[in-house]
Amino acid sequence: GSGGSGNAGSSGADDGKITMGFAQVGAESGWRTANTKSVQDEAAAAGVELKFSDAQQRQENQIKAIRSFIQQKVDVIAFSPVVETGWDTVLLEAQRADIPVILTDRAVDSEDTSLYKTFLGSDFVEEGRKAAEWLKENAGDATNVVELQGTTGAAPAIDRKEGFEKAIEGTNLKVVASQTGDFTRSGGKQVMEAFLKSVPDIDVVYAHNDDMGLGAIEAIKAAGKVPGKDIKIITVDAVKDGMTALAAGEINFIVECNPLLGKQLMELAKKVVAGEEVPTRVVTEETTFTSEQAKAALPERKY
Ligand code: GZL
Repeated sequence: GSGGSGNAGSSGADDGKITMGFAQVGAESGWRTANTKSVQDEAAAAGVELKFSDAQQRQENQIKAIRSFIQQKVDVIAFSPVVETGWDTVLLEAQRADIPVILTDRAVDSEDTSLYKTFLGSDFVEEGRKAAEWLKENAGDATNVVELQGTTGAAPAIDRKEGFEKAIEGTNLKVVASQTGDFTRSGGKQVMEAFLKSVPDIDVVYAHNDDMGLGAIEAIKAAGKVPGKDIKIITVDAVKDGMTALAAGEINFIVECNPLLGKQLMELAKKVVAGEEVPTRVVTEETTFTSEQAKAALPERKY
């Protein structure tokens, strides 16, 4: 094992097996459940003992879980911060306990970047930009966009909004309404029902994830309109249910956000526990899908 090397007091178990505490956001979307499965499967494959907690999208539960991992003296802590702010105190406690921290999926806004060893996840601003680029090419005479935002304060919600809005500057496209649907199908449906009542002439829905887009489809159909035709829909994630709606033409374009971070996470964790240098930022590989591309890709999609 790596006994004696690396950080004192957390040099990894004697048998070389390391223990990871993972504080997950929750189980709010298809993306999240695919991400959880990837972390759990790859921990097993890598021989990493995983202590897993589901915070039901509540920051105080994630903080409690991290404190519990510190008490249990795990070798490494990994988590996906549900929101960007409010992490410095608990991350300092981990640092004082000499337990390295890895951010996965979402980022924190801490000024002190020594509080974590690396951030493994997508570039959400780029995802927002990709969504807007497709719309600019394919919008026709569409102008009015309604936006279903992810969880308030979450890095993907902040950045997907920023990337999209920057990219539509100077065009006829305008976000005429924007509200959080909390990354859930029911949230997307409820907000879209409200938009359909209060916002005249909606041309496009930009949903920060597939689940909210699928909820919007239900609301659009209930209002007697045809999703993908009367109202264009662009989403982010590319989970199976989203790709199925895309192949059927009810969604028009999906920007992929890859949830399969488990393998890279375990590799990074082993290096970090062994005291080896790791890059401070690892950006996830991902692509985009039109309806035709979704039809072709669906058979071999893993999630
Ligand atoms: C993005 C991830 C987001 C997904 C949503 O990396 O944090 O959270 O886009 C999930 O589906 O709920």
